[in-house]
Amino acid sequence: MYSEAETPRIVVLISGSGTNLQAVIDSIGSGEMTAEISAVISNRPEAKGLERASSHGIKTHALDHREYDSREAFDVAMMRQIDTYQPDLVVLAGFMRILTPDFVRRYEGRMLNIHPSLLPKYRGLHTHERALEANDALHGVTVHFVTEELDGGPLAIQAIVAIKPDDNADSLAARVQAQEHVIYPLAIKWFTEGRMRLSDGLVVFDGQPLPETGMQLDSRQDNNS
Ligand code: NHR
Ligand code: GAR
Repeated sequence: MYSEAETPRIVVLISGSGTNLQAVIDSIGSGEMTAEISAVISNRPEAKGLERASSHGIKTHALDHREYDSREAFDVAMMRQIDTYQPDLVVLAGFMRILTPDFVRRYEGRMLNIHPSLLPKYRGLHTHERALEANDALHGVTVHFVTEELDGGPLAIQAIVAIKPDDNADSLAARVQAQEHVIYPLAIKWFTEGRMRLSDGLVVFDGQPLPETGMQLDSRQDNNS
């Protein structure tokens, strides 16, 4: 879909440690996918992910949401910053601010999020605690296209993780995060190659609509459970 002259451009939004950002940096670095991270933007100036980006020569911007009068004003400032890079894809990688409808519409069909649950279960925060509290046998992580509905957009990929009897939120989060670092680069690769796209609210892969769950990867063999 892209000629060699135009490497797909990605802008990554973060709030914290940036291990998913690192997985994308590594995937590009290893030649697994062809893309350029044009910039990394954080709403938290102290986010560790900004250092990861700088250390790889990636441009960074910190836009502290507390310095804006409203969500709208913050989102306008982010849009201005993002649009200077004309990205093909906006990637939310542990980005913790709910986005306004105007922001979402601007990047609809070219913005992905990774959410640590098997959506549509457990939208919102504290997903690992909620899965444990409910005594679920299975948990996991989902990459989805971002729509106005929080964690409600069409699903691209899910990785399933088994919950072990002695799991706590930290042990479970660690196994889920290992899967995040597999499926997020994969989803981004598929998008930038033009293999995966949003069409009339459905995720289409190689020309075929995916089931509601998106592509499902079952990691249960990998974590010997
Ligand atoms: N915005 C829209 N419109 N749609 C989505 O699907 C979004 C989104 C913004 C972020 C990520 C999401 C997640 O994967 C995401 C998806 C933050 C909150 C939240 O409650 C909820 C969901 C997600 C991210 N944020 C609080 C807020 O007031 C702040 C919490 C904090 O700073 O710790 O924005 O889970
Ligand atoms: C990831 O586990 C991601 O799924 C989760 O935050 C972590 C970010 O880690 N996202 C959310 O909870 C979104 N509300 P990272 O900064 O190391 O990539």
